[in-house]
Amino acid sequence: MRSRNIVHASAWASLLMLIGSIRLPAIEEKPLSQDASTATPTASAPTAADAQKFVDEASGRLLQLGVEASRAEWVKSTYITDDTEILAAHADQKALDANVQYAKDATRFDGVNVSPGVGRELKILKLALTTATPSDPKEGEELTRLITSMEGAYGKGKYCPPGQPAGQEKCLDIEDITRIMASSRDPDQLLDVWRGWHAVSPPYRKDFVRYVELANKGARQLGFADNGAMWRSGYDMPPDDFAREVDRLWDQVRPLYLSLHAYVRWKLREKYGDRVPASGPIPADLLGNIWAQSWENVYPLVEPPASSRGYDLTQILKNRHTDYTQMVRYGEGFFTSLGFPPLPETFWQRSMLTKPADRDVVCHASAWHIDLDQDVRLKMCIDITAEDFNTVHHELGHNYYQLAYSHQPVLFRDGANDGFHEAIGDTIALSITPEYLVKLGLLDKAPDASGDIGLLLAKALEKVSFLPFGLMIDKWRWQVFSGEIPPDKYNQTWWAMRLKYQGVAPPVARSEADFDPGAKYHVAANVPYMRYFLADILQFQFHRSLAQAAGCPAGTPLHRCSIYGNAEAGKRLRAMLAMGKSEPWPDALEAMTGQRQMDATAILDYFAPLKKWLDQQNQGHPVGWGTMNNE
Ligand code: X8Z
Ligand code: ZN
Repeated sequence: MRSRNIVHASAWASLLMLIGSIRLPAIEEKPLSQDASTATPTASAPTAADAQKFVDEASGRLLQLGVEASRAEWVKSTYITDDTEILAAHADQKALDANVQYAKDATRFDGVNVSPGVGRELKILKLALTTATPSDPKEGEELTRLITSMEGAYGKGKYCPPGQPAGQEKCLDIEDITRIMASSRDPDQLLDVWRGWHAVSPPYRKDFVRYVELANKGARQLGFADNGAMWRSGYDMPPDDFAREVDRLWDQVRPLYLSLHAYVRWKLREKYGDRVPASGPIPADLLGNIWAQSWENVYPLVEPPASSRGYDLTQILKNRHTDYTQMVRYGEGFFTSLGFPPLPETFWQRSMLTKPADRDVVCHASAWHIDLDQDVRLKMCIDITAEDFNTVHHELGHNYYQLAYSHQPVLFRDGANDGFHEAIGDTIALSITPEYLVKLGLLDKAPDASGDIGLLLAKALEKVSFLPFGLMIDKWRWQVFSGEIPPDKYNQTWWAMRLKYQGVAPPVARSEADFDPGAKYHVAANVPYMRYFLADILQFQFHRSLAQAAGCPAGTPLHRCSIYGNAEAGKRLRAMLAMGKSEPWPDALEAMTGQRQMDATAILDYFAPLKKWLDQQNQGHPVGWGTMNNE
C-alpha cells in the first residue's frame, strides 16, 4: 500500500491508498452514522470481547484488500494504461468500500468499555479515511475512477512546444519541465514552459468538480460535515482546533518568511529587472520551481558573495558520475549509521529508481509499504541533483518508518500523524552538513564559519519558502470541500490565496478556463497536503532534540549539527518510529522531544542568524507585497 504519505508513502493507509491513508483518530466532530442497517444486529448489547473480535476481523480483511489494492496501484503507477487504471480503481474501491463499512459498523461499540488499544483501533477505523466511497456502488466506482484517471492524466501530462514538424514533436514531461525551471535563467523560456505545464490540468477540471461532490457525499454519509472536515479529523484533536493550530504555527513563522521573500524579490529584480516588481508579488515562474513551492534553485542568483556556502552538491554528484543506485545507497548509509538495518533485498529488486524509456509512469516520488510488512519500495525518477539527494532521504524516511512499525497491530502501522511521516526523512536530511559530506568523501573540506549565511540561505530557500505553500494548498481545498469556494471561482481563489500567503502572482493573466490547482500532483491525485506544512515545522523540532541527544557541542549552531553515526540519536528515533500510530501523536512527540506541542521555535532558532542578516540586507527595501496580508 502506498503510503499515505502520499504517495508518498505510507501505509496502511494505503490500504486505502490514495486514497488513503489512515489518519489518526481523534475526536470526531459528529457521531458517525448510526444507521442500524449498517451494523450487524445483535440480540444483546455488544461486549468488549465482541469489539475485540470485530477489530481483529476488520484488520485482517483490510490488510488483505489493502495489499491487493497496493499491488494494483503499483502496477498502474509504474505503467499507466487504461487497463491498469481500471484494475487499480477497482481494487481501491473494494478496499475503500470495506473500510467505510467497518467505519460505520464500529459505531456499534460506542460506549462499550473496551481496552485502550481496542478503543484506539476503533477510532482509527472511524476517522482514518482519506476518501470515503458513497454507499451507492455506482457512485463509489465513479469516484475511484475519477481519482485514478486524474492522477493518470497528471502522470501522462506533457507540454509540446508549438512550431515543431508534425509527427516529430519533442514534448516535455514534468521531469523535463522541472529541469528547465531549475536551471534556465531565460525569462521567456521560463514563462513558456510555465504556461505549457499549466495547460495539462484544464482537461480534468470537470472531473475535479464531480470528485468534490462525490467525496463530500461519502464523507457526509460517515457523519462528517464534508471531505475537508474528514481530513482534519485525523489529528487527535477536534478538527476546528487543528485548523487553529496550523494558523498558530503560521503566525510564528510568518515574519521569517516575509524577510526571505523581501530579500529574494530585490535580488531577482536585480537579475530580471521590471519583470519583478519592487514591492508587489514575485512572478511565480521566476523562483526555480514550476509551483514556486521551494526556491533552492535560485540560490546562485541570490547568493551573498561574502558568505558563499562554497560548494554545489549537484555539481559534485555529477562530476563523480554518481548513479541512481548510489544516490539511494547514500540515504541507506545514513540510516544504517544510526543502527537501522540495511534495506531488504526486495527493496532493491522491486523499486523503480529511474524513468522507464518506453511507457508513462507517475514520476512523483513515493515510498510504498506494499504488504505492511517487509515489502517496502521506492518509486522515483531520480535525477542526479542535490534536490533529489534530499528527496531520496525524504522517501527513505517513509520506508524506515514503515519497517519500524510493521510489528504493530495492523491498524497502528502508520505514522503518529501524517506530518510525522513526512518529517522523518527530512529530519535526517537536515544532518547533511558540509562536515557530513566530508565524511562521505564528497567534499574535501567544509567551509568555515564565514560560509554560514550562505548555507543558511540555501536551506531557507528550500524550507522557509515552502511554509506558506504547504499551508495554502489545503486551506484552499478545505474551502472547496465546504462549498465556500464554488467551482466557478476555483482559479481566482487559488491565486488570491497564493497572493495572500506566498506573495506570488501568476506570470500571465489567468481565468476560470484554467485549472491551476490541478497542475500540482497532490491536487490531481487526492493527496492531503497539510502534512507537509506540519513536517516543515516538526523536522526542525526533531532535529533540535536529536542533535541534543547526539551531544552536538554547546555553541554549535543547529545547522552544523549532524547526527550521522550517532547511536544515541538513532535509538531515540527508532523508539518513536516503532510506536507507529499506537498512541496519540503528542505521546510520540514527547517520547522523542519531551514536548507535547508542535513548536515552531526550533525552525526559528535554526534560522535566527539568517533572520538577523536578512533584516540588515533588507534595510531600505520594501517588505511585504502591498495587498491583502501585507505588513
Ligand atoms: O510529495 C512530496 C514527496 C513525497 S511524500 C516527494 N513532497 C511534497 C511535494 O513534492 O510537493 C515532499 C515535499 C513536499
Ligand atoms: Zn513524503
